[in-house]
Amino acid sequence: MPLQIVRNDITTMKVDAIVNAANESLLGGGGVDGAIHRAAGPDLLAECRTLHGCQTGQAKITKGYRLPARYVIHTVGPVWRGGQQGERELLISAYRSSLELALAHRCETVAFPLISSGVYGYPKDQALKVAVDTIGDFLLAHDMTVYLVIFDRAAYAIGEKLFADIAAWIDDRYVDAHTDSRETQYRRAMSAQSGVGMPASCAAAEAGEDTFEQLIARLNQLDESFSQMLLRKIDERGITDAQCYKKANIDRKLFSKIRSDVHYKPSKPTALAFAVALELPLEEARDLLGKAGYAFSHASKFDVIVEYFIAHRNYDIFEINEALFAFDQSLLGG
Ligand code: AR6
Repeated sequence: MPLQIVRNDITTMKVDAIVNAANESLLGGGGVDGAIHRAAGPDLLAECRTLHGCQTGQAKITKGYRLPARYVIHTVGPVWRGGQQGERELLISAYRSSLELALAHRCETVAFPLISSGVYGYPKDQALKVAVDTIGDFLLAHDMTVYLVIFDRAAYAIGEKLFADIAAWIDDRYVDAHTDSRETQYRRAMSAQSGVGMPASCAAAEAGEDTFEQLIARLNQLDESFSQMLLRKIDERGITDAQCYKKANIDRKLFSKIRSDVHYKPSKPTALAFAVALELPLEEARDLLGKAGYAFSHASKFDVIVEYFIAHRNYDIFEINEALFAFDQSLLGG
């Protein structure tokens, strides 16, 4: 998956480059900067001395020395001064400059800490949003795997205000699904068993009325598969395959697998990622999901969150993933 949010110590990441949240001197400091210098050893500081500092919003690169990462990209985020001093633009620039440097050095995997969100005081929820949006934009145009490494739990306990809406939506549906009276549950189970709401042919099959020949005939006339529906919808939307899989946060290899195997069965997060990338209305999203053998379940927080975004026609996969992450769910994408 091109963008992943992970909880980890960035100094242990085996990637082409890790990004350091440094200061303008580039001569070390506390926080993640201190941890990176400790893990990389004194040669890192020696190389940093040759760089003559770095301006806020810019980035410079060194080798990784004793780190598992090949390079360290040192960038300087803004100090938070209330939000009216161009902090957001500078933070965007710090991410972009680092990504451009990574690209210039042919890095395929890069890990970022949440720049400016520690000593520099940038509010964590806003810092996370800038990070996700900026990296997300960049990945629409470039093939790279980027990890956003979150160290402490508080850093991803995203502002309650931002997600109060989603929390309420989850409560309604999740709690509903778990507080059905026994009688309602029983009635639901019975109506499912009796085939109510199923197409007649399915009901017949359930009832065991099909002959073996009819079964063979049905197998020869399977409905449109997930892969076929996906490719058809891409064409209908007039977008390219690449636009679709990038927007879905899915890598090219997985997409070609789906493309070349008409009966490919994707995971639920993958199927939903395509529904989001195609900006399908809820009904069509249900159809596409159904093709892969899934349905939205109100007993699953993951499903309720994604359904919320689709129902509100918000198809920004990175925002959806932020929300999923905040609720400790797996993310959309490959
Ligand atoms: N791995 C991943 N993230 C980490 C780690 C780690 N090992 N350690 C801390 N973090 P900060 P800033 C998180 O303060 O706000 C330095 O002194 C941490 O929880 O490291 O950009 C520099 O020299 C926080 O969310 O960087 C500068 O003077 C995030 O990394 C100044 O701090 C960034 O916190 C830069 O401040």
